[in-house]
Amino acid sequence: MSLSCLETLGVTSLVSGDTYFSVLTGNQKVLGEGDKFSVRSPIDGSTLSSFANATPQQLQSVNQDLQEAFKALRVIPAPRRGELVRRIGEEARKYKQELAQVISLEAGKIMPEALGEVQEWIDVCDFAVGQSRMLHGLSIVSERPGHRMMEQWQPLGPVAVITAFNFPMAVWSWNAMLGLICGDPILLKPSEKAPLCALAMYQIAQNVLADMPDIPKAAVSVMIGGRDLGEAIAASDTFPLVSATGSTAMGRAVAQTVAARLGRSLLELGGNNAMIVSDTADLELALRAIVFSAAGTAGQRCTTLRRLICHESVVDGLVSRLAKSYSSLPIGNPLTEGTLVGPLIDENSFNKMQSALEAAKAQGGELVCGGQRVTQGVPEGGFYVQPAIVRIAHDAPIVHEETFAPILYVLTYSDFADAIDIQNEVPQGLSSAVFTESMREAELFMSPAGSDCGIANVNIGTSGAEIGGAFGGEKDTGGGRESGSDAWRNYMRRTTNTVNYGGDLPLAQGIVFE
Ligand code: UN1
Repeated sequence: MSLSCLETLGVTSLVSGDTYFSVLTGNQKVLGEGDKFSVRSPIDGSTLSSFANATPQQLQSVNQDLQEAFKALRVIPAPRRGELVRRIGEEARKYKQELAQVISLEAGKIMPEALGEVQEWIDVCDFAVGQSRMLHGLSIVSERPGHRMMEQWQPLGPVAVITAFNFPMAVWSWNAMLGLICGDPILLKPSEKAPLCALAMYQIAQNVLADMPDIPKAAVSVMIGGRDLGEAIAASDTFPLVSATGSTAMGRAVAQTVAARLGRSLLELGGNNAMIVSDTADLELALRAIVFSAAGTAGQRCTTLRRLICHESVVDGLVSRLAKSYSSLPIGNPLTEGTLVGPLIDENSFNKMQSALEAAKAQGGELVCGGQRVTQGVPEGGFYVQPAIVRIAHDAPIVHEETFAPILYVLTYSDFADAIDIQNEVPQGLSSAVFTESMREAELFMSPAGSDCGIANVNIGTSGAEIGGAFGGEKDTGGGRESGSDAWRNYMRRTTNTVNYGGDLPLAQGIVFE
């Protein structure tokens, strides 16, 4: 496999001997002092890179860099911080192809989806640049004569961003591009499965920072390490905000540690996303949406469609059309044009998929198709699978768990209200969709009595959200909202200012104290 993209991006300079740096703040570039590990490509299992884990002790000097950076960054006018993000977006545009290749090498994404992920980064840059001139608060009338009230949004402080392997660039960019315009230095702790993506993003940002000497370089920092580093970050007072994406178990641990010091966390955790297909649905559209949402990214998006809740009158026909469509999905090397399903991230993920399929069968499920490992026409050493479809009862315990692999559980309903109950009965609450031509069903689905998820779509799939909306979900998904809408407020603190321009000192609530 060609690693020339790393060369072009300047990532190959972030190395000492054969080991990449794990602590990078612009001011310091050093090796991790912990255990060594190597990163393998899910494409063929070949070794891509070697790192040593950054340790909790190494966090101390990084924290100093971040705190210093914050002092400088918070007083730089927000539009100037927007200029930084604008230039980062320009660099990402210039190197879009190479950045997508790094994603494909480390996360195994097919190129069209990897390019789409870089596009999310570019899009959020544009969004953040505009937002950098709109960090405005309210002007509020005062109850007291000669007084005025207002709100201001102020930079919050260094923000830690802990990300997962499956969106190694987009999720960082949602947090980092907004955090930067808000005046917050960003420390990224990427998934240990995708550290080169982090180095590529770091290098892009540092190239821009080299031409903007007024902005502290540690504004974009990276530490590559394991669980102990994640715990140290969560426990550290340096970070008023810790943004974490990954499993519910990880998020629960982070949230509890952050809450114990009364910090804030912004969580985007597990999903168990459902689509209701009504008897009125446009099945042609639904079919295409299901295949992309369920089999795209080899089932490894937080927003992947995992539960299909079909009206009993359409289920048989839809399942057989789906099975047919699944049988012709091109599975293979994600770097090869035409491939639609790349590999699972690793063997562990393959084993989890097999256990889930076993559990489904034991719980009364019927395997319609897929699930087996594909070894023909794919690179050796990767874990490629045929996406699976399983018909099963909605309340089988396995259906309520998120298995990060392409398994689509097909459930049935007869009454639309039951379909909504089924949709809502799982612990997770990220994304949901309904396919219907009935205005009443669509509106009910989006109403207070409808889907309880953060995302509720009509006649489109569960995955592939635009950056302009707030992204995230409820319940075990963690409650955070990132990316568009007013998510920028997460990265700022609000001050309420009351100003007395009169000559008297009237007290609020009419209190007389004399
Ligand atoms: C994720 O899987 O963590 O909506 C993020 C989507 C993408 C982002 C997914 N825009 O599918």
